[in-house]
Amino acid sequence: MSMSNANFPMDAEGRTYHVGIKRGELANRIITVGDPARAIVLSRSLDGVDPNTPAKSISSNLFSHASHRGFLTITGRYKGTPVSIVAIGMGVSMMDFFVRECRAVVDGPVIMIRLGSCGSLSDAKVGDICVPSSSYIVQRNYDYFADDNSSSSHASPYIMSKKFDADPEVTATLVKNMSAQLGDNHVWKGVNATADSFYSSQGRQDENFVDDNQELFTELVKYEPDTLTLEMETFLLYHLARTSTIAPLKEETRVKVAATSNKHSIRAGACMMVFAQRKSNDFITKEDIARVEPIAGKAVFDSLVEVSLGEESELHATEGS
Ligand code: R1P
Ligand code: URA
Repeated sequence: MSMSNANFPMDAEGRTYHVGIKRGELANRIITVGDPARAIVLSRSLDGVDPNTPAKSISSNLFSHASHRGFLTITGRYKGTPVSIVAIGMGVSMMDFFVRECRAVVDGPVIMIRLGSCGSLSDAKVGDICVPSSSYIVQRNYDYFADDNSSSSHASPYIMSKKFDADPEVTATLVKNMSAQLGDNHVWKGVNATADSFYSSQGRQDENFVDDNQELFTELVKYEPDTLTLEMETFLLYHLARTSTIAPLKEETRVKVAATSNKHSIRAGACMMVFAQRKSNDFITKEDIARVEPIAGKAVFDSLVEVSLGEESELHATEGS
């Protein structure tokens, strides 16, 4: 694969370097998940899927593209509206690739909703759904663990950022549609904490490493009493949506618009299925995942197509939709 433009590499066909998609292959209403198997489960809800498709396969009448870096994109229609599903793997770097590269190949406003899994710090039980209206990030303070840890930057083992908000209409629509699918008592609102590790910065105890995280849950709840969930991507989605410009703009105006306007080209929301109950130590069963994933997926698709993008300029999949 030969790429050009070191600033934003693309191949000769116009495919992005990591997600591997090009203009025309992605809708401007996107659901993003971590696990490619979840993307395939969700693709079953798209219009016109061949019912004879084997369980772990993508219906041949949908567009799909698997990239060499592990991203899987599926595009079709839901209730007649073009939508895409993009599986990105795990962590904030993968979210960064996803948001920037998808933004680059779609014209006009974009809506991105994450359907992930999480740990619950609240009373939300395994199989419940959490819809965070904002997120902060918890990062391991590497300096704290340095041999020379004498300066003030070493004071605390974990650092919490400021919060960034989801799009309020997207969040409200997700809560409404999740409640319709699962019932009010299985849907939780609050704040998400994205961590830079599944282990240390999510308060898991690991005798093979010095993590100094025994007090982390107490510190998170003290920092933000509405902390509901811990996972690994949502903060970056909200942060990038809030810093997205009504692009493309020249450098000098881009800075001003992002800082002073609440007009952004990306509207973002997220919801997570509770896989780990961190207070009771329960972990979800595979039967519960199989029950919740498709229902939660429908609620996300319903929300994706319900929210108006204002100036509509939907791109359509070139194949199969
Ligand atoms: C960790 O097991 C992964 O699960 C969660 C976390 O954010 C992390 O990516 O999300 P997904 O279920 O979307 O992968
Ligand atoms: N994903 C996470 O990041 N943490 C959990 O505890 C469960 C899923």
